[in-house]
Amino acid sequence: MIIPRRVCQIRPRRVILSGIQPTGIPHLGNYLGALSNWVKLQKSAEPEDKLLFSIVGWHALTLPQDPAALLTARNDMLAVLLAIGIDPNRSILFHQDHLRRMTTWKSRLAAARNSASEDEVDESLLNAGLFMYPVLQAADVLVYKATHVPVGDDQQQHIELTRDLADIFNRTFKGTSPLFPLPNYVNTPSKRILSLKDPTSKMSKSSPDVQSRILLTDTATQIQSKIRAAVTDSIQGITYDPKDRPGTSNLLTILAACTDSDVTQVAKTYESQGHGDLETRSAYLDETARRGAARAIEHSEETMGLAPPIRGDMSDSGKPPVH
Ligand code: AQP
Repeated sequence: MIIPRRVCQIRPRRVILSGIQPTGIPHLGNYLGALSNWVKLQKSAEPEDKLLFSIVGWHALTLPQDPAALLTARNDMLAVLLAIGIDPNRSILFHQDHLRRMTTWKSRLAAARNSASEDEVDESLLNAGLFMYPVLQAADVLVYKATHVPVGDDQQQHIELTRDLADIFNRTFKGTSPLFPLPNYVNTPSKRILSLKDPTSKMSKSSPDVQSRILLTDTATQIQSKIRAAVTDSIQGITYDPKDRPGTSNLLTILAACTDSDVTQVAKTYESQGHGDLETRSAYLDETARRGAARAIEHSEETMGLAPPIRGDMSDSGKPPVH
């Protein structure tokens, strides 16, 4: 009899790294596309795994910012990350600028064009920083030799660039072993949540229309009203068809993500019903938000006291330092 040899597999230590710009209160897209994965990965990590989560202030400077508002947004972002369950004792939670972003350019230009008439768009506001930021992001990932990067769909292209840069570096500067691991993109089932007002573009913190996004700090009533006013279509019945029915499919994606269900199953449940039924099921979302808030308060009470005072490269006046 052949006894199968037991193969003892030791999983290599993972270095999980991701970041978020302090450009406003995070919305449901940020949460379902990326932040929920941060918390999941934190929970499932082995003791030897390293987790790093960063508030990427330098990336926010790719658009003109009011220094005082940016300072407040940085503090708010830290509070939200603690509130959703990032534990600063387990994960390294930090401001990128305390240590000394291709697709994005097009979407910024499109957003600017939607918010002003064509002649009013000041393309000079779209600066070189936007072109350069994928390189800055690659540097952030590589400096920690990250192996896993949990980000939304819009950032996948940047992780591919990071892999290419790491590979080029490793091949150019050959040592006994490659210096940089090639980082893996880690996604969620609902990797791209769309704007509630324009389901052809993604939900975004910087969109001028606040009704287009659900903030993690919105009340149940606010969430209900935003979902009810969401752009859908005039087709009878509910089907999941992201290409021809992006608004309806987006609501199904959100509902599936908030109830931890498969989107096609959720669509089946509503196939003979109308948009009103789908939108009143925001009770599910209300309940999810209520439960989330209760858990968040628990977490924030435990962890807010652990947050270090927010000081860094930016002075108390909110003005960035002059170098
Ligand atoms: N709509 C979205 N659906 C799924 N994931 C999303 N992410 C952003 N929007 C969606 C993911 O959230 C993480 C943090 O994003 P970020 O702040 O670093 O940059 P972003 O992608 O530019 O996010 P926003 O909300 O659109 O901010 P602004 O308006 O400032 O540009 C990333 O992992 C991102 O993929």
